[in-house]
Amino acid sequence: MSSSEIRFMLKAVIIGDGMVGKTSLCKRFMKKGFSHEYKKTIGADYYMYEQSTVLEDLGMRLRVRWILNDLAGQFAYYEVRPLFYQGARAALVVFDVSRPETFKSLPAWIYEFWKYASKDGKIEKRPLVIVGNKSDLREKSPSTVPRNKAMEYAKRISEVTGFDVPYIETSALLGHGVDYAFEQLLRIVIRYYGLRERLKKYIK
Ligand code: G3D
Ligand code: MG
Repeated sequence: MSSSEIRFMLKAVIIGDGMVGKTSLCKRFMKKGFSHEYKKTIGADYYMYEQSTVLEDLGMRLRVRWILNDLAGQFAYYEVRPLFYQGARAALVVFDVSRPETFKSLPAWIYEFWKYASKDGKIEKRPLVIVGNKSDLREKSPSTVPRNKAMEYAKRISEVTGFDVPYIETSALLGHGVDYAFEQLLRIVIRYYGLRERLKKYIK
């Protein structure tokens, strides 16, 4: 394991229907370190967060500067949405396990991300993690999205893209699974963009 940290910037978007817990997930994730809400515009919140992390199995010690774009509002702000996605390397695509209609919206969100994140507007299947948030409501809600169903959907997307698309359940309220979801996002970015190979000279 190298003793020096590799510095690395990662821009990601947090998308999904209104009220699924996007902002809560970001806030929960950023709670433990230095975080700075650096810009607020109509339609989106942008956060910057620096995190030191060790991926033991990859032999990487990282200092990650997260740039998180958190979409605000429901289906308004169509004009700003392409800008919101521009340059994002990955996405957390969030639904609320206690509201099945938010699960049905996932394909539209994923399509929008793939369409607008690339420079030339061509569909580019960039990496993503699917997040079923509000897992704490599973017992209390009458009609939740079954875990199997969400896992099957993630598997189908994996087949379409040819890369692994993780499905992770979280509770931003209780803090369950949140760090894990962001770590998976980091891992798929490293894998998808071949960063370990590119950074090899810094890894001992
Ligand atoms: P959004 O950014 O996707 O629109 P928010 O969603 O993060 O603003 O969260 C919407 C509401 O869901 C908030 O309720 C928030 O407290 C709640 N919420 C977020 N995550 C969880 C969770 O994991 N479990 C539960 N039970 N609630 C959650 P309020 O009432 O504060 O507006
Ligand atoms: Mg929000």
